[in-house]
Amino acid sequence: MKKTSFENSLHPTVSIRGADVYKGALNRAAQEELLALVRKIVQAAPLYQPVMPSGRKMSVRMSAAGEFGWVSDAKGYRYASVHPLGMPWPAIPELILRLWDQVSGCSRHPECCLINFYSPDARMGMHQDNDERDFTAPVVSISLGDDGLFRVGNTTRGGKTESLWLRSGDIVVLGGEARLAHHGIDRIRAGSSDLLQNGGRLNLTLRVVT
Ligand code: MD3
Ligand code: FE
Repeated sequence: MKKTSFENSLHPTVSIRGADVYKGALNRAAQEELLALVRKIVQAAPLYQPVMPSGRKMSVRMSAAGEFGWVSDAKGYRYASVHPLGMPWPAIPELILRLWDQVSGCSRHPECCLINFYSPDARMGMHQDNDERDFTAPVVSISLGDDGLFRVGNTTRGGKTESLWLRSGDIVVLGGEARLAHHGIDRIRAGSSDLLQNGGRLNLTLRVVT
């Protein structure tokens, strides 16, 4: 395996609503290595377009690795141990578990590596990540490809929000206060990265589920 390293020392460079952002944490080689791992995962467990319980399709396409994937269909959303097409989720690659170990400060390993793919017109509305059992475990987010405008609010709905562009190679650790903050992705800056051949943004979120 190619040697992957953090570009910067492991200190959060920005804090937004209690979430620690490591800007430019991953160098280009590390981003390419992660991208290759994501490609392998989606070859085995293809990206699909989740349907919300409302019947509306999400604009983000998703897959996952790990014991569980977060899925949504007409019956609702939940963690599931198989892909909607029936195949098991691939294992979370070692490299990704190592990154988790370096930033999470958590002794448990993630059970889900959710893969979100945003085409330039995709977005994710404001929501909370609250389908997990243990909110003391953080969520770790890794951004690859085009910039995404991330917005974070409060643990309750409404109120003031703050925005931040997440770029390829950025890592966000949301623990403590931030773990239950409402958040979303407002827009993608098309063409801002040449990591993905055909553009778009990938986000990996690592979660402890049980
Ligand atoms: C919450 N994904 O999959 S990264 C999701 O970029 C999701 O695809 C977004 O929200 C994405 O559920 C956001 C996860 C994240 C990162 C930082 C946060 C959630 C956060 C900071 C504060 C609160
Ligand atoms: Fe989320």
